[in-house]
Amino acid sequence: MNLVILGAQWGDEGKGKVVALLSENYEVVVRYQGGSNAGHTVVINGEKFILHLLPTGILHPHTVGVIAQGMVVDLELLVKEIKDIESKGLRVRDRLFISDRAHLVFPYHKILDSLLERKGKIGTTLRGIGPAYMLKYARKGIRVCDLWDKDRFYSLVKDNLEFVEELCKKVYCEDFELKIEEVVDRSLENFEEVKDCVIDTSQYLLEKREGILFEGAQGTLLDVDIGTYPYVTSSNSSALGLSAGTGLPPKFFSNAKFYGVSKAYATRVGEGPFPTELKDSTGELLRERGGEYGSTTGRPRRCGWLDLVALKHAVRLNGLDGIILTKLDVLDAFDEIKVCVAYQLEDRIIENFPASLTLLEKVKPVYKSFEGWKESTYGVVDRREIPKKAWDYINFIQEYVGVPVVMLSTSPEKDKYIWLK
Ligand code: 2SA
Ligand code: MG
Repeated sequence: MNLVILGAQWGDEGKGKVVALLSENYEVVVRYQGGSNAGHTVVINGEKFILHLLPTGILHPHTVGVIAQGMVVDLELLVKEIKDIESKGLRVRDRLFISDRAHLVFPYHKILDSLLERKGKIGTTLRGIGPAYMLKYARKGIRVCDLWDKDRFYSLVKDNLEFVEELCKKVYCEDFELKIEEVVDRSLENFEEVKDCVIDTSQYLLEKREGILFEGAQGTLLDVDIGTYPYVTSSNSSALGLSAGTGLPPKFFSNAKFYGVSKAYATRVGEGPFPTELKDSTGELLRERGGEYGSTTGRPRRCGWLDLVALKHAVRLNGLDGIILTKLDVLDAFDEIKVCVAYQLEDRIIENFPASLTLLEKVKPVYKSFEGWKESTYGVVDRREIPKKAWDYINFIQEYVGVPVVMLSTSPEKDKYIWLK
């Protein structure tokens, strides 16, 4: 059976650890959207790995990693990431496939990312992700397969540079200096390092059929179609992105299991609505106890109580079969723990996650309160050691969202978890 692991919140739910753990039982691990904006931190035998482009599951020497067509790939970073892991003694290139249809990210996408941010802040990771998808959909994107034909590649980059230069000068009144040779030569050098990995990955996955784990990046509420638009990433980071991102027919996923990863509270990096955000000492305590700083950019994450209205939205639209709940131990120190069970909008109570930013910015969370358990659950691996009051909290979550909490993760260490199925 195939497995899909998705972020059920705004990213950083702890998918990295979960995937690192579960991929042990799979032959193939696939990333299918986003790019180096993702940051999955995994601790294996005390050694910390931060992966941005490679699927996390590649850290198991027996797995095959796939960078599928829906991703936008910064070759410079990819080669660096591969070499970094290989320098730690783990071969990557003989078990990595890169889609020939994936789009490429170049330095000018990052320049555009910064300019766009100056004119309307989303709080992006500045990795060029939005502009890479922007040019993809404007049919100006450059794909991995274009690197096979050097002349064609040169003329595509030239065309992109002229377009971006004009945009920067006319729209942003900014000088733009980037030598075409720098971009082309560097890309070709990097391509040399990975060209043996390039194949039609959708064909490969179709033939493989089973034993595949699909690894989502970011989270459902950052999905360009069902997230808090426009404060989202530029890809479909929910289950909606699976088919287009992998190049597999929707039917392919009909027997797959879908699990969503959620923290026991909520965080978000960047701008945008966050109804349960706590801007007080409680939020600060969550940040400190949870170590809530972005792994790609080091930015402090905004913190708040778990939002079940948002989580239920994620459960329904991803068709989740279960929730993997992480970082329960961060709540160990609190006297009182709250969860949002509805939104109050003036004199109305709503339980659906609104599309409109105007509404999302106005809603006030309606909370249910739980007494804290005030006992350590850190690193617990036996369900009998989870305090009764923590069970009350977990049970409430699963009843509210309508699917079971199938697993608890109790520390960043890979072997600290409890299966509840
Ligand atoms: P972008 O760069 O165009 O994708 O940014 C658009 C929005 O998406 C958010 N975003 C993320 N949110 C959480 N985690 C992400 N990855 C890194 C991590 C973040 C980091 O895993 O820690 O290190 O700061 C991620 N990637 C994109 C982003 O904050 C914008 O709100
Ligand atoms: Mg992350």
